[in-house]
Amino acid sequence: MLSVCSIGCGNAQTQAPAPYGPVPSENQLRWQEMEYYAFIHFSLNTYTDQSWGYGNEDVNLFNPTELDCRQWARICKEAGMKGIILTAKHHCGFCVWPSEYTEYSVKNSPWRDGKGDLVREMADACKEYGLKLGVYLSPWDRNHPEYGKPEYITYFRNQLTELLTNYGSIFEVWFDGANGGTGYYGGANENRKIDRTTYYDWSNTYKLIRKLQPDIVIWNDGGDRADLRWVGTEAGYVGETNWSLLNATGEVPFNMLHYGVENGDSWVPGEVNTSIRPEWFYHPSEDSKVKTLPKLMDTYYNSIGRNGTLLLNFPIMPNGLIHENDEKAALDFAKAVKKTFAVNLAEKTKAQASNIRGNAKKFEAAMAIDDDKDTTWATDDEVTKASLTIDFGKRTKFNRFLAQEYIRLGQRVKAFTIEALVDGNWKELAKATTIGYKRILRFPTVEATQLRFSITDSKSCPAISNIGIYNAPQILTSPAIIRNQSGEIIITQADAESVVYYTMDGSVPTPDSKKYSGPFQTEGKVEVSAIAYEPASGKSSPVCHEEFDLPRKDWKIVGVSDQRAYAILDGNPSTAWHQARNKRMPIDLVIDLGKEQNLCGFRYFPDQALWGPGIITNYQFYVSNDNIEWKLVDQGEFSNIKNNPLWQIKKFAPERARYIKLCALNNTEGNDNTGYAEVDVITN
Ligand code: FUL
Repeated sequence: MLSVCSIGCGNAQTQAPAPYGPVPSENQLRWQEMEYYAFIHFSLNTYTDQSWGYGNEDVNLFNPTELDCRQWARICKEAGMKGIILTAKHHCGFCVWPSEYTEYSVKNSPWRDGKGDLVREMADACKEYGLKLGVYLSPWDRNHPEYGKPEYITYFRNQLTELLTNYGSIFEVWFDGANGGTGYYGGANENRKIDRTTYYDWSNTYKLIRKLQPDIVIWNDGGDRADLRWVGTEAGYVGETNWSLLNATGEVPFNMLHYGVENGDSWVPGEVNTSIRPEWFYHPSEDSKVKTLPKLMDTYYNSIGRNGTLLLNFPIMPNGLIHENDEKAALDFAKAVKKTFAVNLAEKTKAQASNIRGNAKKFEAAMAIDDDKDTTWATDDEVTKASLTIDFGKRTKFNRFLAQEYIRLGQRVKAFTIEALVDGNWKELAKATTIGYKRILRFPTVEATQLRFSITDSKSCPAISNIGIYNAPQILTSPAIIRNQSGEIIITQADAESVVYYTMDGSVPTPDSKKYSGPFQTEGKVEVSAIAYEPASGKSSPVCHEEFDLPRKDWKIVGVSDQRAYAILDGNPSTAWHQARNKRMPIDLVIDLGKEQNLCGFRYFPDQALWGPGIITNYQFYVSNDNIEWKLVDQGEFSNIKNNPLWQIKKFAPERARYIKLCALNNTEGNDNTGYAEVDVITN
């Protein structure tokens, strides 16, 4: 460790720079260095195909006959993860350990004849595989009769005490921010609102936690500030600018969660949580929606590569195992990361710096490429702009740049650039802002003899502990497939050099399949699978597979004169339409399907915009044959749609009808803003 004393005390410029601003605690440092760990979502929801249980689901449903925590731990270990956070209790209140304080737990389930303890089995498996254990305990409990009253806080703390006392060392505790709302609540079946800033009395709960587990880090996205912060989205990325700072008090709106607060007074780094599939719990319909390698690589660069950690979720199947598709995706991802960062081209090169702190050997440029995270290249106190040049000694190809600040001294760098010396001329490759614990930049492959890393703005003299330069193998991204309102299939590839091949019979496309040469017309229900193929390398992307129900050519949006409303039917997930501002909830969207159809469900895709997306949370769905007499066929909530704005798929008993009506009852913003990116029907 680089400390004032290990470096010697004499000339001020040969001492390590003084810390600047807030610095991480030892617990936060240990956590940051874990970089990558798993989430496991498993509860009664697994058996009901839900995202959020209501709290009245039957405990007898919980019977994972093949459950094997060792399978989960093996996969996580092989995937390069350092720990596992288990959902000990999700919002439905069901406990996967036999809590002494409730009957709503595994002890009353058929699993292991009521003798099972999933937290124990997880703890044992983690121990065996050398992984750390974390627990997710939902503050919101839709089962508990006292939720909303002070008594529930005692219950919650009793449960925390069980979890933090009986299962050995816990590295992280996770308090979900979804709080209050409708639920079973012991049979009350009502809506309970709580004040999230006061109800949980977090400061006393934190004291209890730290007493029971002094080495723990606390994740909390609401209430009192804890050790770690949410990054404002569950889609797997944090802001390119990412300060590990927040203010200790005050509200934390999206931009603070996503980018941190440059001059914040507390060290609260971001953890990027996302699922390996669209949703957190297991849904069989998502077996083909497991994230592809390019998607997971993007997630890696946008989390660990942006000064965050990555908490990647595995949903457990009803039998108690991780699905083979998820396992394969996680292991392929690990292999690709390993391959990308196997050879650091900066090692064994010559590094020179424009300024070296006190001209001392211990702060020279070579300290950033010596593979020792505790030695740094640092500049004199007054120097906040400085560059470090790497000379490869020969033409070298590369496309990734990695830098790490010595964060024990705080996060300092505000802006930097990367340039390459190509045929005697400096060429800018990338411009970026913050670094923090780790920053990785991607740029097209360049062949150069030198690389220049220039810090163009820093809060204080920079202290860089590590630099890496890599030549990552190319990974082709899957094409995107949409069907527009007139029934045309449009396939778009991410990179211009690749060619798209597709099939329409469910088979896996190859370069011998049909070549895509532009939009083509389709009728009826169709499925399309496509790959991007790069002739030069002979490489293919993962397959993109989409299924489309009825063509929407003859559909009309009723009672709306604004033609932009047809964004709802254009098949394009990135265009959206919002209802007129003067409308008040409940707000209807009526669509004429042109003729009677055999309906058995509908799909809603919310506006993906970051601000004011008008996402519907509670709905009613009606059908009609004349646009006068309506029949209510489904109603309910779009659970977790705020944090994870995915396609919402709702099924109902078959009905023949020509008109549909989606009635919005509430939105995530608590106002009347109502938006839609897409609305579709499911037919049988
Ligand atoms: C969200 C929850 O509501 C989801 O169900 C999931 O547990 C995710 C990790 O956090 O806010």
